[in-house]
Amino acid sequence: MAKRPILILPDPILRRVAAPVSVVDEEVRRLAKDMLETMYEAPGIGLAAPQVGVSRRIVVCDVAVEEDAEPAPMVLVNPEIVAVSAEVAVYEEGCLSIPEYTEDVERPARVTVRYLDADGAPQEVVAEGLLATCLQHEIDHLDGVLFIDHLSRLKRERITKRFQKQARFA
Ligand code: GNR
Ligand code: NI
Repeated sequence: MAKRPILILPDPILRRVAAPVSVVDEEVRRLAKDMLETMYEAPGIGLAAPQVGVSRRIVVCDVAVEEDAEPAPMVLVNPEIVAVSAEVAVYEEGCLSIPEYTEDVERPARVTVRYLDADGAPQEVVAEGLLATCLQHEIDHLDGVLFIDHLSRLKRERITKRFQKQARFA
């Protein structure tokens, strides 16, 4: 297992549309394992492959955030949102690729997500609460979309400029 460096805004890889995985093989499983280790280390509740520089449709998450909760790692390959609720929910979101910035984001409260698990078997999950927000945030990453894209243009441009400036001086 190996932890991998997390790309930071404005890295252009974060803006690419990631390619579907054709076969869930050992290489995909090794990457997913690395992603889980990187996510737990950060720490975060989700991570998408483009955040570690791999433009492929792979997501990991674990929203078991309570202190005494058992770890509940999920690996989702080629995840797709197939249904959303009309009801919306607001969560304060953050992103490991946009460190030290959080803001409220409104999204559908419940989503149905179809994906392949780490064995390549098709699965479907009906998610609500934090898991629903997390999966939508991660699937956005696979399409080059960041949570700041759901904010006002003023807020998005302000945070983008801050990170462009930080990258120039890094
Ligand atoms: O760790 C994370 N926390 C979080 C909190 C609210 C909504 C979404 C997230 S995902 C984020 C990790 C991350 O950047 N995943 O892409
Ligand atoms: Ni993120």
